[in-house]
Amino acid sequence: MKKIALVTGITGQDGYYLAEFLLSKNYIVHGIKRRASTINNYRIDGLYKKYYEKAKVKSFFLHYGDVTDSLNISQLITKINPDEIYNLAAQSHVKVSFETPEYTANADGLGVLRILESIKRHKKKKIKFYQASTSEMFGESKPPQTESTYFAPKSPYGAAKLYGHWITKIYRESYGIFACSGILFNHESPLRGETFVTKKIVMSAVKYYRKKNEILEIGNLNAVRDWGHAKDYVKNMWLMLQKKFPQDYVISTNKSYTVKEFIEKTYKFLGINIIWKGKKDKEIGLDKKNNKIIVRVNKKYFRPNEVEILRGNSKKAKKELKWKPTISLNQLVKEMIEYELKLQN
Ligand code: NAP
Ligand code: F7E
Repeated sequence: MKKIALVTGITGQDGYYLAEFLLSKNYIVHGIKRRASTINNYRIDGLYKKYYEKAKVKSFFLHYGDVTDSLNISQLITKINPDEIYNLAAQSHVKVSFETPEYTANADGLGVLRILESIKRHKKKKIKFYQASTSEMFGESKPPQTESTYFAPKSPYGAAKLYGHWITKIYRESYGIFACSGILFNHESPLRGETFVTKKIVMSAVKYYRKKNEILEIGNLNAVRDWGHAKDYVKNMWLMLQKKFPQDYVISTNKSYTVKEFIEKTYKFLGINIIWKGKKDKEIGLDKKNNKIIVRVNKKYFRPNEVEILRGNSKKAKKELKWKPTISLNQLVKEMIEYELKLQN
C-alpha cells in the first residue's frame, strides 16, 4: 500500500521540494493550495504534469483550501485520510508580519490548532503530523541555538509560530498524537520567494551583471543568518515522522554569515568586487571596476524589531536522524545564480 501524505503550503518553496521528495519515495501526495485571482502554481507545475496529467497512475492531487478555514481543513482530512500531514502553510515573511499581525497569528498559529483538532477527531487512522517551526522563535536568545534554547521571538511571525510549536507539543503530550516540529533555520534555493533577502540579492546581482544599471536596495546589512539549502532540509521533515517516537529537532548548517557577506559572495561569483563606503543607513557598495553604486541601504527595509543573529546547532538531528547538510553556501549561491542567469537570458 502506498502511503498518503497531505501537504499544506504546497505552492511554496518547501512545498515543491517536499512534494518532489515524497513522490520519489512512492507516496501519494495531496497538496492544499489557496485560491487566488491569478494562477500561482509555477513551482509545482512540472510535478503536476509528471505525476497527474501525464501519469498512467496518478499520485499528485491538488485541492483548494486555507488553514484559516476550519471546515475546509477538517473536510479535506476526512476525505483524504492521510498517513502523514506536513503543515508548511504560513504567512512566512517576518517583515510582512508586522504589517499583518492578526492574519499572521491566525494562519501561522491557529492554523496549526485547526489541523491538530481535526487529527484528534479523526477516527479512521492515527495520522502523523509535522509542523514547520522556525529559528525565528529564538529571537533574541544567543547562538548557537538548540532544542533547549529559550524562546524569545521578536516579531508577530515568531510569536505566531511559537504558538504553533507549543500547541503541537501540547497535543502530542495530551492526546498521544504523533506530532513533531522541525525548528528549521533559514533555507533557500532557486525557488525562494523573491522578497526574501538571498533571492533578492541574487536577482539584483544578475540584473546588474546583464545590464549594468541595477542598484540593490537593501535593509540591515549586519544581520547574521545560518543559511542552508531547502532540498537538504525537507528530507528531515520526513525523517522525523519515520522515527519510533515523535520529537522536535533543530535543523541548521551551524555556520553563519552576515547579509553583507552574502552580497559580496554573490557579486564576486559574477566577477564583481564591491567597495563599501558610508555607515548605517548611508552605506553604499560600489563596483570596484567603475565606481558605480550597485548597493544602497534603504531604511524602508529595516524591521521594527530585528533578530540580529541566528546560528543553530543541529547535533541532535545528526545523531538521531543521521542527517547533515550536503550543500554548502557556495554551492547554494552558485545554483541560485545559474538559475537566475537562465531566467534573465
Ligand atoms: P513560502 O514559500 O512562503 O510558502 C508558504 C506556503 O504557505 C505557500 O504555499 C502559501 O500559499 C501557503 N499559505 C500561506 N498562507 C496560507 C493559508 N492561510 N492557507 C493555506 N496556505 C497558505 O514558505 P517556505 O519557505 O516554503 O516555508 C515553508 C514553511 O516553513 C512555512 O511555514 C515557513 O514559515 C516555515 N519556515 C521556513 C523557513 C525558510 O527559511 N524557508 C525556515 C523555517 C520555517 P501561496 O503560494 O498562495 O502564498
Ligand atoms: O531576511 C535582512 C533581514 O527575509 C534575512 C523566513 O523564511 O527565515 C526567513 O526569515 C535577514 C533579516 O529571512 C533585507 O532584516 C536586509 O535579518 O530573507 P529574510 P528571515 O527574516 O530570516 C526564517 C527562519 C523563517 O522562518 C521565515 O519564514 O536579512 N535583510 N535587507 C533583508 N531581508 C529582506 N527580506 N529584504 C531586504 O531587503
